[in-house]
Amino acid sequence: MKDNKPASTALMALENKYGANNYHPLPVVLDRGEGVFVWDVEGNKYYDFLSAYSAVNQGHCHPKIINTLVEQAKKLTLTSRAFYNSRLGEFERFVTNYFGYEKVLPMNTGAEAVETALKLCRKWSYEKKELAENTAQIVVCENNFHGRTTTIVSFSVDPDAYTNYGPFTPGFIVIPYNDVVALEKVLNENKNIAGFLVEPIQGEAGAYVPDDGYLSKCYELCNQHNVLFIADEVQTGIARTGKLLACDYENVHPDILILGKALSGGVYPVSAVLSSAEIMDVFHPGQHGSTFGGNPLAAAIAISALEVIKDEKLAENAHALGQIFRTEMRKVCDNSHLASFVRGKGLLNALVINNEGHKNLAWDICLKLLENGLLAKPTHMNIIRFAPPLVITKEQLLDCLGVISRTIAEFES
Ligand code: IF1
Repeated sequence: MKDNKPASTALMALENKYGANNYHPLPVVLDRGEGVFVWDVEGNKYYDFLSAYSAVNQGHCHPKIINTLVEQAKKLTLTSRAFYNSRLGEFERFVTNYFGYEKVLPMNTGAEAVETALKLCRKWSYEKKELAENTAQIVVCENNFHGRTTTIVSFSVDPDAYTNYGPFTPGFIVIPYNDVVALEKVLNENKNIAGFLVEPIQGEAGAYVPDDGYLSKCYELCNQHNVLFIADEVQTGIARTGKLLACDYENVHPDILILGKALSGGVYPVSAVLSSAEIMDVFHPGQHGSTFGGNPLAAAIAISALEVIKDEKLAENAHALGQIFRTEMRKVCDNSHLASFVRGKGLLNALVINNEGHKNLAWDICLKLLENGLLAKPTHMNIIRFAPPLVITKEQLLDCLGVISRTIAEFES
């Protein structure tokens, strides 16, 4: 690893000088990506164990997806939905068949798709469930992360996410995650519940996997109470957890499915909300939309990105390699006072660090991992997320496990 990094230093200074200070990046300036690897501006090579927060499941700059982007970009990129376009209908048929839904509403970012799902759920509750206007409540979970719009942070419990962004959007009830009884109670006590919004695995909370059966029991309760089960699979979807969707582990078919991130393989912002015709048909012309939503470039890219997932059996790879990762990391934890435990599903995993006496230990471990050629980032002070692109091979994973265990060993006093 080259020590002096003049180009990186200059470029970090530019971001610090001219950019808003809304992130605290690791001190590395990435310049190129290919598959599981990224290179900094000095040409140092790293394994990427963040995957842009699970947006590059297919690997950086996947040739098939890039080729689709280039070819479509030469032809037509954006028309607005004032007109039909030659790629959108194909994408809508492809993605609805791919996930088993009747209708899709295409958007751009994950947060926009979550907002779309919230509006859809509320509108359905007034027009189909016949709740009194402006009374709909949507149940959400503690430690959720669904994006950063003002409405979404209105139901966050993370002060960093909501402080000084008020006044907040009403109409949300927060219950503990992974607690079926809490959901049952709120459904029995409130007759104006429109929906239940949940991450099948809480990503930002540090790959918090709920108990087996949690999703299916919540889904059953929602069905019993005519409440829409809304799954935010922006981070857990598209094969990340070892199945196409994390909900697939429990055969749960969400009433509303939210996708984003790897829906484009990380080459373009593409998100989507999928549902039944009965639910989606509450939207009529002029009642929702977005300038870029459903553009032909996004449509073409998303088809290729989803084809890669199946063609390269990335869910199966994530499932198999995730088991190896957790097995080997549990051995590291057994022999460490710093690495407490690992949790996750597929290749969405997190290591919980014992940072007593060394508050910033997770950050310092990530700095040392960077020096040792592997990029990972902490979440919530003492949790390190490990989420490589799903194209990683067993040999590469074993190589990375060696880097991780040797790096942690450097901190064992
Ligand atoms: C950041 C992490 C954070 C998401 C789920 C919706 C969205 C996200 C389950 C919104 C986005 C990103 C946002 C990014 C860091 C990353 C993230 F959970 F992945 F680690 F923040 F918590 N639902 N997650 O995870 O999608 O609008 O960003 O496209 O904001 O720093 P988006």
